[in-house]
Amino acid sequence: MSETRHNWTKEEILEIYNKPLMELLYEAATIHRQSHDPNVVQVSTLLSIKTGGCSEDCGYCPQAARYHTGVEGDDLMGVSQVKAQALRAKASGSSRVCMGAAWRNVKDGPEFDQVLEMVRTINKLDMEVCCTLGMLTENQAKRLAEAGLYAYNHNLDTSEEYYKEVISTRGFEDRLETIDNVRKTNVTVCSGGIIGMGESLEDRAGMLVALSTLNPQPESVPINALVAVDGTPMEDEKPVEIWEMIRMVATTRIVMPETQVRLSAGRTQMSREGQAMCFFAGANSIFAGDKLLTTPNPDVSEDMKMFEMLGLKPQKPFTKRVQPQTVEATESQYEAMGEKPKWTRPEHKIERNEAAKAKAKEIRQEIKENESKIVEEVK
Ligand code: SAM
Ligand code: DTB
Ligand code: SF4
Repeated sequence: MSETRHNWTKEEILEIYNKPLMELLYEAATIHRQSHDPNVVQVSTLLSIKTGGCSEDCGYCPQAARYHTGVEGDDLMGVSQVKAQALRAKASGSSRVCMGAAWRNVKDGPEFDQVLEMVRTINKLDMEVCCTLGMLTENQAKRLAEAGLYAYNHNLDTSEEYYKEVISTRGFEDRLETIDNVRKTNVTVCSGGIIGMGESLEDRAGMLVALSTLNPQPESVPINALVAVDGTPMEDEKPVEIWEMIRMVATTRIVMPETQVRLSAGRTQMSREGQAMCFFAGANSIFAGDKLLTTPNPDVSEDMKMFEMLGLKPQKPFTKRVQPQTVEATESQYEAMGEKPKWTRPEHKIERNEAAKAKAKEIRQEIKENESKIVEEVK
């Protein structure tokens, strides 16, 4: 069994990432087999419970209100709709539902109470429940845990250094603090990042240093390939090559031997052969469903064909850890504290984010002018 180390250095990680591919694959696959069944892949379904209109300036994100991306904003989904979607996901082989909200951070109040009810509802369907709602206080993490949350997704996204080139409305340290708050509960941590945002190999290694030196390491690590959406500051980034994805997955597997490595956004651009190499390199989880949060993902039926072809089986829920107990809202021992924590807001200027925001403003102005012209003509 390979020991879990919490003192990886950037140099060591770069050396692994840059190994001749056959050696890298062999090493990653060997480590993978020591802790995981290589024929089992966890299937998680994403559900966007609150879409678009987000106040943040994350340079990769189509849901940031300040960019013009064509994403229609939606209010928070109802509990019954979430339940129906979860049942559909379960019927198609998913063991986990991950609910995403385009929020900077969680605010106590009726909307958070509704999310807690969604968590209770899905846990009672005997599925693992994951949420990704932005920054969280310790009390909010405890309330989610009490509702039966299995995992919380909060990505570091990139290295601490490159983070400043991607997001100006919050700091890397805020992300670490939220992860720390989740760690004060029994909820497992899901944290990873994105490649293909113009970062260097040092940044990729830096992100893996930040994740692998967490103690304990995250129970799952999503590796996303950037989905470059028109209107975002990263619209012109060229797609990552499959070799980069394979190397990133393999390196993640080697430095975090126990974690579930999730082959996340970007699968529509990958061939079956490419994905098979990622599974061989240690990926053992995917997001399923024809949509991620706002962008396309392969069809479930296509994924199931791929599983059949590769002899892969979907992982059963609660294989790695027992199902959390759900405490009903009426029995809860926690109260909303209505805290207003001081998350940072560095607000430094990121040129390409500013340019995308300015372009969005122009487009909106143009649309407005055209609309008033049409109204005039109709009159
Ligand atoms: N608002 C919450 C937050 O930022 O933590 C949760 C939702 S957010 C959309 C979750 C994650 O999706 C981000 O941290 C990022 O890693 C990933 N993501 C967003 N847009 C992406 C894109 N265009 N390509 C790849 N990954 C993306
Ligand atoms: C993660 O690491 N990737 C997922 C999930 N966690 C929430 C989100 C990917 C989003 C891709 C862009 C979109 O569909 O909006
Ligand atoms: Fe908002 Fe999350 Fe998108 Fe950033 S990644 S803009 S916080 S939804």
